[in-house]
Amino acid sequence: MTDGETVRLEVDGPIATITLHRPEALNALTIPMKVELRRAFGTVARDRAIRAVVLTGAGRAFCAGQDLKERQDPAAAPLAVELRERYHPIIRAMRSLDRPIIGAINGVAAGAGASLAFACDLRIAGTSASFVLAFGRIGLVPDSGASWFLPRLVGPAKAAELALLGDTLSAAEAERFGLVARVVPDDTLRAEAMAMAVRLAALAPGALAATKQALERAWSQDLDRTLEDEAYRQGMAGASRDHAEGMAAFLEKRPPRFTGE
Ligand code: LHQ
Repeated sequence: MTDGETVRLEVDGPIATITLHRPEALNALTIPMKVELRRAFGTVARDRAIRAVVLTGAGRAFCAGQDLKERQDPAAAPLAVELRERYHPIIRAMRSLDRPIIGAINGVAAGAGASLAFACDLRIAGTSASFVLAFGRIGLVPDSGASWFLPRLVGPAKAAELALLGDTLSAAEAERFGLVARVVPDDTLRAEAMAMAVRLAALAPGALAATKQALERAWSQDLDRTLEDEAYRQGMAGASRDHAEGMAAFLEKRPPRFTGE
């Protein structure tokens, strides 16, 4: 376990749990917290034994976005600089991580906190979770990838409604729009997220990494290019030991043991 002041990283076998840890401020993001979060994803990226990641918040919120009190400092960096230097590296680290990230959304995810939730590969929500694009309420615009992720996740019409009006999306609505895989009672959220991580950790790591990449790339490509990419990736996956193991396990009617080779 790496105990940052504001971000905790626990590794349990093949599963890493990253917890945003400023519950007194609903895990609003300060500069040290963004530095620690980026570092936590870097640590995970280097540890090849980790096969799945859970991202969650301590206390009653997932993340209330940028710490607005910190922005009162007259010496605070301009917003565009803050985004380029501190937020974008986190979002890029999440999207380029070659292991799946499950967002265990335990309460409100607001502003850049919602963007963090959107940047996960899968989301499970506790009953008390909600999503709010709070940017407009303070005269700002969606950032940290929100305007890229949200239309892809819920469709353009709902994304426009949420982004322009800033309405709060409840956990139940989020499930209806497919933003979260499912909603579970708050007190079982961690266990449910861990169970999903355990399932992912048992799958072939190379195939999972390629699938994550394929799903993302396909959004900005035409069908022909995507068909070609699929053929390439399948060629690579088909040549792996894990594919041979998967086939053998199927034929021998036993669970596979994937090693990542
Ligand atoms: C907070 C915060 C917070 C500090 C709750 N900051 N303390 C912006 C600028 C720069 C660069 C890049 O990107 C961005 C993007 C953004 O993220 S903009 C959006 C920033 N976030 C917001 O505007 C959300 C602000 N918070 C809220 O609207 C409410 O707190 C929500 C709806 C999240 C929760 O409401 P409640 O459940 O009623 O809780 P609360 O408001 O009572 O908050 C509890 C405490 O947390 C309270 O502390 P206090 O000491 O006063 O009791 C809040 O001040 C603190 N807190 N969010 N973002």
